[in-house]
Amino acid sequence: PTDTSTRRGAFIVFEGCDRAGKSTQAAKLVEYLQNRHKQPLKNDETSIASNLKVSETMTNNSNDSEVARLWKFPDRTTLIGKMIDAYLKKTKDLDDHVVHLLFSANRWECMNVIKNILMSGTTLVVDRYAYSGAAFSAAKKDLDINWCKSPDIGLLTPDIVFFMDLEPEEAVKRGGYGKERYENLEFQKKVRKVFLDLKDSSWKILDARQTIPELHQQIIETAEEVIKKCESIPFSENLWK
Ligand code: NYM
Ligand code: MG
Repeated sequence: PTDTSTRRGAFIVFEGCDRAGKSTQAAKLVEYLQNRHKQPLKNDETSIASNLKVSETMTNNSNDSEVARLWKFPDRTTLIGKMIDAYLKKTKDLDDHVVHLLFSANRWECMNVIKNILMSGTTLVVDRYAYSGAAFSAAKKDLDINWCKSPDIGLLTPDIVFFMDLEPEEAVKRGGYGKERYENLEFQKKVRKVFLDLKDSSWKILDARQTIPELHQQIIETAEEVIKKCESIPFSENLWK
């Protein structure tokens, strides 16, 4: 049996266009993983108690016994993240190249923390990553896909990417887009095209038209396999190398 002290967590990424259901599924996966090793529930009270525990651990940065943790890119809390946030909310205009590099820098500035979380044995579930970076920028007219990928070369390689695939025409029916930059049908159609060209061996494409429980079931089955498999293999910093 593997020495538990050397087991690392898995690096699980969710990708897709806006309104595909990534955030919902990422949160549900984290919740599932956190509850997985708990004692079987006896009654509703224990269930409530364990749910409270979940929200406590999610906000506790230094709990190294955490089973799983949720992360999100862009991380709007950092200095770089605040510039990205202002750009997305359209209170600030930035050159396309500049904002692209900021999104990438926002990932690089988190890499050490992320590596430490994984090495402590915690599985990290990440809502968007470098694939979003390349897809949203390359969907713009003048940015070349290889140029878009280059600043993210060498980032931590995901153990799996769940690509939640939904036609933007379907996505827009889900209560419409928000007011942020990029949230319009024509642009999202271009983004989806670029995304599908970025597919690699780490991807599992999910039909995001399915119900939330149907998708969750497929995700947990694959995630369990991936978590088991990568316990014994080190993570690599080889993205797009
Ligand atoms: N986005 C996200 C990018 O353009 N580049 C990136 O590198 C990342 C991570 O930001 N429409 C875009 C995709 C989204 C927007 O993300 C904000 P979210 O998940 O809607 O908060
Ligand atoms: Mg959004």
